[in-house]
Amino acid sequence: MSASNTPEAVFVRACRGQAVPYTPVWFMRQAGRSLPEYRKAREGIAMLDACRRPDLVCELTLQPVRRHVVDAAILFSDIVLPLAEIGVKVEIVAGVGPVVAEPIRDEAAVAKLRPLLPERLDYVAEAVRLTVAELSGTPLIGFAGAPFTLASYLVEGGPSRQYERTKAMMYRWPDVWHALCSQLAETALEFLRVQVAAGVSAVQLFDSWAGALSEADYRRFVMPHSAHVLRGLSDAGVPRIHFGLGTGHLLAPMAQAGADVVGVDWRTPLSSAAQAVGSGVALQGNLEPAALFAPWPVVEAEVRRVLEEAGTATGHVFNLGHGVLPETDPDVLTRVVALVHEASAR
Ligand code: 1CP
Repeated sequence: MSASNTPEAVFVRACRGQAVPYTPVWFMRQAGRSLPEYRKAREGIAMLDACRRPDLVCELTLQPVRRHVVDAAILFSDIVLPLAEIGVKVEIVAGVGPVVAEPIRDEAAVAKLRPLLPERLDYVAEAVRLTVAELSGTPLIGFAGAPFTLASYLVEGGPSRQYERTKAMMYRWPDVWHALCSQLAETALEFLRVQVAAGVSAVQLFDSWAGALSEADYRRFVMPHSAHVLRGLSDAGVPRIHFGLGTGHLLAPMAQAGADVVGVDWRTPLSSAAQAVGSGVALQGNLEPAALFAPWPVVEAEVRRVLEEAGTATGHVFNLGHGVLPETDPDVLTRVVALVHEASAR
């Protein structure tokens, strides 16, 4: 393999919009319940405890790489992990998601949050180093939750449909909202810096729930904080991916916040997304995760359609429009990887 054909080079080059021999592919939530080896390794271990064990993090991160031969690994961790290190009592409840014991609803609660000290994340740094060594060349993606998505868990106390309390705080007490988001932006930035220093090849900022906001509110209440995180890494030498669900109307500001790559869900064709983000910004996505339940010829047609729609983008990293659904047949994912490589070979 020549230097520009190593998996690291292909993935990172695509993120930077440079020429690649084929379109790289990985899947959000590629580690997880769709894999029997994951269920076995995680048995009896609480999610956040698993994230604190470097040996287990390494094993869970590698499982999908061994199985599917994807072009990138994503660190096994969670966006709420650093919250536990700044004084939040948070747990991940199976079948529910993150649950916060004492939701943050006022200025006094915001004032109690502590700064994130990097040494509190030594186990993350160790997990990254161990995993990078074991991956022998496949790039590792580090990640963090963006301020809005983290704030939604803290203010609501858990997963939410309408984000009513979160939005109420934004509108009623904008000063408290901005204080909370500034603190969360610092936390996310520190979490990412620790991962970059330990050797990740790219970072993804997950603003999964930002799509609930209008563009005007996104620009006013959220974008400055996400921009603080992304711009804080502009000299880090790694591509920055910025993803949210249902963000077809926010792709331009999400790119302007300082992203090298914008992640797009299945609702927006990549051809429209390419226009929205403008030239110079790559795209990631966007196969409908539920399409993987279809017979293979349908899956194949959908994969080819996504590749075609990405044609005008500055660069393209193939992915699903959101995470792998737990009931997905892992063999279909493996076939998708092979198909993406073959169909995009140039
Ligand atoms: O393979 C991978 O993708 C790596 C691991 C990973 C990532 C990138 C996990 C493990 N979590 C995340 C990020 C994450 N966590 C996001 C952003 C991605 C997305 O939009 O899906 C979000 C919103 C969370 C919060 C969270 N943690 C949820 C969502 C709850 C909701 O509001 O709907 C859930 C279910 C978790 C738990 C979790 N995180 C990861 C796993 C494997 C699990 C399931 C835990 C278990 O089975 O016990």
